[in-house]
Amino acid sequence: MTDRRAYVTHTAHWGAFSAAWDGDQLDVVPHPADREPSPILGNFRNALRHPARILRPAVRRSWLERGPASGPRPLDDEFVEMDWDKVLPLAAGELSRVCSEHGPEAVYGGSYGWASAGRFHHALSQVHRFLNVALGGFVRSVHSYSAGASSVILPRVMGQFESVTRRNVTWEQIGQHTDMVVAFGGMAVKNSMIAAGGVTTHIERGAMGRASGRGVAFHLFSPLRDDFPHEARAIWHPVRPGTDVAVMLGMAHTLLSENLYDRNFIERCCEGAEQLFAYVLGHADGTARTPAWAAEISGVPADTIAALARKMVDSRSLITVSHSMQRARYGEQPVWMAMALAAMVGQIGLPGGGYNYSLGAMGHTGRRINAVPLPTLPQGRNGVDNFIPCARVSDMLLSPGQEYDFDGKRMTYPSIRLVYWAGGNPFHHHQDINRLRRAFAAPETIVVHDNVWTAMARSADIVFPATMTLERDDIGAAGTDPRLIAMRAAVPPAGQARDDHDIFADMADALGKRDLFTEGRQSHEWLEHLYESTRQALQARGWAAPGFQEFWERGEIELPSEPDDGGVLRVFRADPAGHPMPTPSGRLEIGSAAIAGFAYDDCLGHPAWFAPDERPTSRHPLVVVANQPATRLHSQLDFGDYSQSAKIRGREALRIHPEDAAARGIRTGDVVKVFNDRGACLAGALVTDAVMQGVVNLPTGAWYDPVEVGEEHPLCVNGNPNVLTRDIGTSKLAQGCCGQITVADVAVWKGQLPEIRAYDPPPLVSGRAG
Ligand code: PGD
Repeated sequence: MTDRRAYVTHTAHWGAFSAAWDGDQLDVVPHPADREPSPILGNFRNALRHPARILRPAVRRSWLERGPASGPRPLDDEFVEMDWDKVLPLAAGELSRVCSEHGPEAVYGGSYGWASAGRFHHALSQVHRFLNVALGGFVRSVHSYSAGASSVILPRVMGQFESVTRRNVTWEQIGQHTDMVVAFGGMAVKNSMIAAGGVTTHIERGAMGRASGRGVAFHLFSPLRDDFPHEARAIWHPVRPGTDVAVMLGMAHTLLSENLYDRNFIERCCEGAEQLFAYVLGHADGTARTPAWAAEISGVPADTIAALARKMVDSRSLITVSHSMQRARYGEQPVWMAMALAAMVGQIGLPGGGYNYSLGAMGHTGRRINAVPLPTLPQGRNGVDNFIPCARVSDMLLSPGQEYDFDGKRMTYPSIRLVYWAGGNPFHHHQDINRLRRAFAAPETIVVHDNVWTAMARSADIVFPATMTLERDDIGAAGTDPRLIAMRAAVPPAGQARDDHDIFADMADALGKRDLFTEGRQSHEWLEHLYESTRQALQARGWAAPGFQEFWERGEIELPSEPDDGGVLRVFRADPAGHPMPTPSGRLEIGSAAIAGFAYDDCLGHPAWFAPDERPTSRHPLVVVANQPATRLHSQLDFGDYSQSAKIRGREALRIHPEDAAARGIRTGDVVKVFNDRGACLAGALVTDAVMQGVVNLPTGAWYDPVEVGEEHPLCVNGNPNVLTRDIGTSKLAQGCCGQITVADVAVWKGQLPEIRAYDPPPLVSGRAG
């Protein structure tokens, strides 16, 4: 029998668990309260001592020999492993040089990424604190790859992102009040398994099953049938990727032309509706956005569109839009139009009704939010004003000094000399990887902390080996989960890996700023210090507030939550003048004078349909949906057992409709090449009617693994779809990423099958003596 005493509590973005280490493999047991634990936990088993781990600090040989700006950074370049006491001064000296010659505005520390779930050892918080404290600031990035477009449009037209996404409609309300859910982009449980900080219970599958048992009708608009779990018994409306706005406009047309919309709600609570109504009815341009017009664009039958619109006003209905819908060109539009449609239905702010952007897109939504603050590492003050929307990183590196539009402002890309990255993998998250590689050839120096040899680590000049989450103590929590978890180390660090915090403390030391960075605390003292604010808040509310030692020994404590009261939208609905929304008019802005004033050609003053500016052609007739993977979080632990178990002949699985497969002679199990003008990758074919015809589905997260095959662009042999996607902003308004959809063709791979080397370290030589 297993010795339960060896198990320690821990958590990851994909859920809380206990773990025990036998010196080689990790046994993982989900949190006892979690009835639907994520299978992604299975990736930890073989991860801790995988050959992909970075074991020692390493410096690119060409950088070591020729210094900064030593040329392009091929991914198979040789690295020299060196001792900490040699590499730390080298890196600190380079930071000093760049800062004294060009100032901290020449350092990009946007360093986007999810990293680990701990509240203290969160790599991004650490790198931002370090750059603020040690350099006085850095060029930062704003918003996210998850919600780039919605983070900008929602506050402008509806309300603060967190308040209208998280404290709005809960699964409890759906269970009691809702009759129908119309979900654009669906609510795949692979997505709600994930919540930054990690949850101790995954509730979505059960909640959907119970709701559907009570008679709630879930309607799924998606090109993929499994964007709802089977428990929801969803009705699938296959829709051409990127055309949902047309469907919503068609529904709005039915409500207007049949006079079914809630005039009272529009007049009491909304601004600028007349502009949208004129557009829907075609008053200005003669094109009425009828259900038939929408059917032509989307492939959804006109009768279905009209019937659903009628049903929505006849029952308690909830409209949702997933993150994926706005991770595409003109991604602001579905987010905005869904709000407008829900306003016409008139149920925003009612229990279980209205509009909840991103419900089910992550484990954070649809739950009660916590009533006490979570432990949070202060990040200091950034003295540099310039920033970029995070998905514009290649543009910035390739075009210093160039002007661009963002959210009503005219911005200028800074001239970056040094990139400092910790806790993210741009070769996973960024679009058009061939362009990204050119961009990362530009800076004079790149420093990366990671625990594994990702393509980003291989693109660095100086690489610091960071511990994995299970190799250090931390505190875990998510803002909508009722437990604070003691994340106890289960495994000693691999090789010479050190905690990001300790690496930064020594870097700060070399720059004469140790005390400012550490405030005189060791890591365990930081944990106690950060815990204290939560403990005091618990005490103030009369909740059990044990001291740190007791919390640590118990492994977890309970956190209280706010009432399930519908948040700001409920109060606003009841009294729009007394409790205005934080928009310019204080109302829900179906039309926005501010956005109209920007005079952008790709985002008007009201929600609108923009025909895709990249569509299928005879050369690239298929639409690729590059969504979130089901077997890992992003690219994390792609080498893990569970992720690898779903690969086909070692490569990421590409799902293709039987008709499209037959037309190309493709069978399940074949290796196929997926290609367009930007790049190409290999994948393993899976023929299924769960994807609609004309669409292929290649999830993100397979580690980038390029080989030269005598073509213009290298071939990624592992199946990373970001070699295909377009590096362009959603619009001038939000400049979000467009990674979700692109066009390509697929063919059976007839060449020799290249070996997968993504998870091998680069060539390493020992520099111990040097
Ligand atoms: P991860 O794979 O989670 O991806 O992009 P993100 O960069 O966050 O990368 C985290 C990295 O942190 C990994 O390399 C991991 O090893 C490292 N790491 C983990 N723990 C630590 C630590 O303690 N210290 C250090 N130093 N490093 C650590 C995610 C991004 O991708 C997101 S959020 C979304 S929503 C986007 N989704 C899509 C999409 O749908 N379609 C496409 N085509 N592209 C996307 N990209 C985006």
